[in-house]
Amino acid sequence: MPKLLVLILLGLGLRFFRDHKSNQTRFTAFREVNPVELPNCNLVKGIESGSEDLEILPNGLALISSGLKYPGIKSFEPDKPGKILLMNLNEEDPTVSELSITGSDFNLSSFNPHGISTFTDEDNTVYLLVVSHPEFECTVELFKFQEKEKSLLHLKTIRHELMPNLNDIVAVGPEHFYATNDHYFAERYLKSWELYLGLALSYVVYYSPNEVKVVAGGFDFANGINISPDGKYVYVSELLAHKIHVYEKHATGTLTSLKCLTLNTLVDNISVDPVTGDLWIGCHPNGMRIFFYDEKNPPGSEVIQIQDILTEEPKVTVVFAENGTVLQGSSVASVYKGKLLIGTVFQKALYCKL
Ligand SMILES: *[C@@H]1O[C@H](CO)[C@@H](O)[C@H](O)[C@H]1NC(C)=O
Ligand SMILES: *[C@@H]1O[C@H](CO)[C@@H](O)[C@H](O)[C@H]1NC(C)=O
Ligand SMILES: *[C@@H]1O[C@H](CO)[C@@H](O)[C@H](O)[C@H]1NC(C)=O
Ligand SMILES: CC(=O)N[C@H]1CO[C@H](CO)[C@@H](O)[C@@H]1O
Repeated sequence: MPKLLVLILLGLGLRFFRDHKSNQTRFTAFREVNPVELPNCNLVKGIESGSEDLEILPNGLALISSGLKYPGIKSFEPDKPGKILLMNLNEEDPTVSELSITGSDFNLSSFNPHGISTFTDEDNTVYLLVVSHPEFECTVELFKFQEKEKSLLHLKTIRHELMPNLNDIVAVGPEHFYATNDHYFAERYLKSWELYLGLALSYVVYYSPNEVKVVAGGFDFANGINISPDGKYVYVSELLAHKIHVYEKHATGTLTSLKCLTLNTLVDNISVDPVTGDLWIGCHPNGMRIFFYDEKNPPGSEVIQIQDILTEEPKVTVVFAENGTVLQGSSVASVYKGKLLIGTVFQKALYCKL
C-alpha cells in the first residue's frame, strides 16, 4: 500500500506541474453547452440506466446495450447485470424489450455489455458481438440474433492478451473485428492517474481467429470505432484529444492513417449512416461531469454529424446539444429514415425526428 500511496502522490504532483490549460482542455472541463434543439424528441420508455452503445440493422431493428458498469462512472443500477434491448424503429411509438440470452455456458449475472457491433452473413444470419466486462475483466461475446424468438444465442467467448480493456468494437466478419482498447477499464487506482497524465497508452487491435495484432496506437483514450459503408475506411474517435481519425483498411487487416479532424468536444461512439456514409457521433460537451457525477450539475449531451469526411472540406454540424436537464452523457447517436436515436452512457435514450 505505501508504494501505491507514493505513486498516487507522485501522480498528484505531476498533475499540478502539468499545463493547467491542456488538462482542462482535454476534459473540456468547464464548457457550457450552447443548446441546439430538435423540435420533436421523446425519451424512450424503459431505458433508465444507460443505452451506451446501439446499432440499427437495415430493417429498422435497433440493438441497444444497457446497464454498463464502468469504473468511476455513474450507474443507476449498480447491482443489476447489463442487458441487450431491442427496439423496432418501424413502429409509430416504439418501445423497448429485453432480449433473452440462451446458451449453456453463459453467465448472465456477470454480463456487463459495453460496445456492440453486428455482422450479417450471406445467409442473412445476424451475429452480435458484444464487449463485456464480467467481474471487471474483458471479453468479446459472440451471439446469434434470433429475431422471431427475440433472443440471443450465445456461441462463444473470445479473450486475448492484446484485448485487456476493450471499449468499442466493429465486426468485419462473425469472428473478425477491430476494437479499441481504452486502457482504463480496470479497478486500479494508478490507471486513473495515468488518465489525467494523458500517457496515450490506448490502441486499436485487429482480431481474427488466425491472427491478432495492434494496428494503431498512441491514443489519448481511443473510444468509438466504425467502418465506412464500402468497408474501405476505419474511423476511430480519440476521446480526450477530441479527434476523429480516418484510416485506410487493407486486406491483411492493417490500417494506414489518412487524416484526422479535431472537434471541440469529447468524441465517444461513432455511427455511420449506411446510405450517405455520414458519421454521427455521440459527444460529451463537458467531460469532467461524466467522470465526476453530480446530479445537480449533470453532464450534457451533444450529437455531431460529419458529412464528406474524405473530402478536403468535411462539413461538421452540431445537430443536437442539451445541458443535461433532459439527456445526460450522450455516448452514441444513429439515424434511421429521418429519425435520430441518441444513447447515453448510464442514463436514458432520446428518439428525435430530424
Ligand atoms: C486536471 O484534470 C483533472 C480532471 O479534469 C482535475 O481534477 C484536476 O484538477 C486538473 N488539474 C489541474 C492542475 O488542472
Ligand atoms: C456468475 O457471475 C456471478 C456474478 O459476477 C458470480 O458471482 C458467479 O460466481 C458466476 N458464476 C459462475 C458459474 O461463474
Ligand atoms: C438547462 O437548459 C434548460 C433549457 O434550456 C434551462 O431551463 C436550464 O436552466 C438549464 N440548466 C442549467 C443548469 O443551465
Ligand atoms: C461502442 C462504443 O464506443 N462505446 C462507447 C460509447 O461510449 C461510452 C461512454 O464513454 C464508452 O464507454 C463506450 O465504450
